[in-house]
Amino acid sequence: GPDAGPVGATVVDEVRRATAAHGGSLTVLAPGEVLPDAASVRSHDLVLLVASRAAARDSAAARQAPERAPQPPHPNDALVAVATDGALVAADGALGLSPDMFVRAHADGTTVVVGGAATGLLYGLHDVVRLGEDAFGDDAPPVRDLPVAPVRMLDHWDNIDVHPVMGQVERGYAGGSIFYADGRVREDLSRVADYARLLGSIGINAVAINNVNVHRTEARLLTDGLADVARVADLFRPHGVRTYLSVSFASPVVLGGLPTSDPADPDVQAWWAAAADRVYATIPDFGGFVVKADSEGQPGPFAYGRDHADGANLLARALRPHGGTVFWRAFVYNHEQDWRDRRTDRARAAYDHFAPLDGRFDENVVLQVKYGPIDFQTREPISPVLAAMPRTRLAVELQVTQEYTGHQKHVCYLGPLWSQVLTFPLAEDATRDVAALVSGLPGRRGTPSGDLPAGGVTAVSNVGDDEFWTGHPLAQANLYAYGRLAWDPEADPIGLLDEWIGLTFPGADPRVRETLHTLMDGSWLTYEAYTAPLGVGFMVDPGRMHYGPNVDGYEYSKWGTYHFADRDGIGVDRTVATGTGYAGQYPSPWRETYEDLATCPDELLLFFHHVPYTHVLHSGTTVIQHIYDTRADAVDVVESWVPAWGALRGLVDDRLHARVAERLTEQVRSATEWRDQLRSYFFRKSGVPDASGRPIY
Ligand code: BDP
Repeated sequence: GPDAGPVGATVVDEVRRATAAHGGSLTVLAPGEVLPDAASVRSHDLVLLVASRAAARDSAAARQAPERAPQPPHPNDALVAVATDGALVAADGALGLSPDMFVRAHADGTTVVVGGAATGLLYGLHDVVRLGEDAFGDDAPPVRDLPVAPVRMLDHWDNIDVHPVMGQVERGYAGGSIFYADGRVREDLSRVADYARLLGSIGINAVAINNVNVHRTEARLLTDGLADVARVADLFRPHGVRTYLSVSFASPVVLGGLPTSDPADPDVQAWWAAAADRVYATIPDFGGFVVKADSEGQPGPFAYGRDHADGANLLARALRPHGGTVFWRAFVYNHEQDWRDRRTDRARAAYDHFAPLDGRFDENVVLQVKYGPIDFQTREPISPVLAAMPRTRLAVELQVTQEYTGHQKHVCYLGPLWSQVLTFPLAEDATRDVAALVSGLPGRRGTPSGDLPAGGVTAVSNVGDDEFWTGHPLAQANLYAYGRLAWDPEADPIGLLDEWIGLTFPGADPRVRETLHTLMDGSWLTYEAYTAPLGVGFMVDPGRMHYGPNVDGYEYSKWGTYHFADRDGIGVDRTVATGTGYAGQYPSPWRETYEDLATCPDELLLFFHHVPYTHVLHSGTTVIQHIYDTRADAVDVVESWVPAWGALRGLVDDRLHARVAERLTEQVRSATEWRDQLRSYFFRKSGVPDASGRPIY
């Protein structure tokens, strides 16, 4: 309708594009107009869009292959899309739609999609595209769908300047930034426009466009760079995506020339208020700020004897009049700690800092919590902070960029990891999983109750200016699965992978789908099996920026990530009884489960316990034999992927085939290095031979 705004215009564009590709027709009805042969549709004061069935079925394919021959529209098969203001009245009563929600129903050859607002309609339309023919089957059941998380965000760790060691994108493995080039926001932002459309199609509705480690050049985006940020926001807006900036807590000093950034100082408060006013004068729907404070060298409130509620609320009060939100990160720990003092266990830090602050954060603060207590490892227990702050809006933070999972050189499909995180029943009463805790829903799904605080799901993006967007073409599946799981954490991650395969390789030979499942379904577990064992974490090479093995790489440094391997055993004692006490930060039953060797799951054993190499796992094998076997078996698996992928030559795009083949060669090399280093290291430490008789180098 007239109020549908830029997202409404996108919906019209999307449908027009699809219909045009198939010779179909598009009718846009003004409020009050009635579609002659769709008398059954009640229009209210709405926009109705009509497209052909074939158009919707094939529009995903059309994006890939616009030259495909147009197909005639199927008679009497229409797609009717309706954007409402949430107050649509159906024959059986009010639908009560929230803005991002949509309803889809099929009757008499017509599929009807009703969105709670233009964004809901956009999501409903993309859903029809994903479903293709299935959305039009006579047996298609009516669907009412809504995202579980109100905010579904991607954080870009992009810098304007190119860092001599990190490159332009911190922990980015897909080339330079799509936003910045030559020391400023790019002149040509067409890549960002495509990215915005991609994100809208998977339900992402928030993007922070600069690194959480805010260097001086990027800090200026908040002031001198605003006009450029507005250009980016203009491209995201039509796809329902709001733009955020990472800001430095020291901005009043660095940008404003004030002598302090103390939250209690009235000049500091006034500086932030004025900064926010300027932002909203330029970008009226600006999302807000993302803040990394007092962490790994970033400035923060501790310097002034203030706590993190003081710090977050300072920024929140500046944003408040404009409807903005602060995403304040809980990734706060002392990276120069003394590892001999067990009370400084890095795993404890976020809880120790933040749990006591529950209830002190303003309404427009969301606390952004990494899914595990350490740092995006391949396997970690779920952060206990997520269960400890019922009066705080929480967001869980995932890492789509493969910093610790193979730098987008290794196939590592992370959907199964995120699915486990989001559906983990963390709360004491076991009725609330992580998705429920961050979305404010009393159970897993339902209608937001309004009285429980809601945050969302966030993740570090894996996209760069690489030809395939993500370096490894198969890493695109991670971006896709992230968006879809943030929408619906209960979705089957392998089903989502299957969806991605279908949309990415439309009409491909069935062997493509089969082979991709062979390579990708279990690839996270395969990666885990040749890298750090049983939840102990790290063992990555600091010199190669967390790529490849270096068992003792961090063992004697102050970063707080240790495995404590000696001649007798390995693992970190984090029990209450004899260790760092970290296990005590969990609600029951997890506290007891992790505390007790008898109930601690194998995959997290070395995160919670220091055990002898001869300790027998629940799986029946000893710790040392598990290390030997799984590393060797995993390399066999990766080796088998090379010929499997090779057989697809000619069945997928040649360049894509070559890129994946090249990356697989590197994965085999790297996995072999992991296998050999770990098997040798633990043989020499323990002196226990490999019972399988396989050689140790
Ligand atoms: C670590 C990364 C570092 C990030 C940090 C963070 O190594 O580059 O700055 O996370 O989340 O994993 O702030």
